[in-house]
Amino acid sequence: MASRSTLIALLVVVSCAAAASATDFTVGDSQGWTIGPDYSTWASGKNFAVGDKLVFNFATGAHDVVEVSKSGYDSCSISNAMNTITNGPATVTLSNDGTHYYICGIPGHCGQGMKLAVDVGSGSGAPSSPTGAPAPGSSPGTPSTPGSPSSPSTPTSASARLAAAPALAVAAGVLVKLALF
Ligand SMILES: [Cu+2]
Repeated sequence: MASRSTLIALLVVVSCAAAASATDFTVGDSQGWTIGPDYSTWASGKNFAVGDKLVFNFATGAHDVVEVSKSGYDSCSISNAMNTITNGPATVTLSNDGTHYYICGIPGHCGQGMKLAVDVGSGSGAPSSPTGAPAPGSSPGTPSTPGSPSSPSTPTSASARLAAAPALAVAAGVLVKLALF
């Protein structure tokens, strides 16, 4: 019973954490992917991580999304396109780190500002790193009572918590591995 509810609690924690770790960014926010917004302004100050998604909102035929190299971005050229998406709206998953460049391939649109560069970090911003935290086993402030024998009776709740700790560590390890994929 207890182990079952612990497992369910762990699953909830894991699924919540997984959902929170990836972010969907709507390119251009309410304006979408079109002529007008300044996408370098839109991208500035945002932290893109591996696993996040870019949502390009546009009507099919009006625009498209072409992933290009830096030179393609700089020159508004799609001659060396890595990926072209013509159906809108389009969702692009940022599957690796580095800078990703997207432009609109409709003639003239990139020159009118439909170009986006996003800096994708490696996602090293791991939550709650225990660096510097006191070891969980050490119990500070235990009053030493000389003369009286230390009572070895441990409360069951405490031992249950201690038993759950390795499972939590394993779950955290799995999370990290999942995040890396
Ligand atoms: Cu366009």
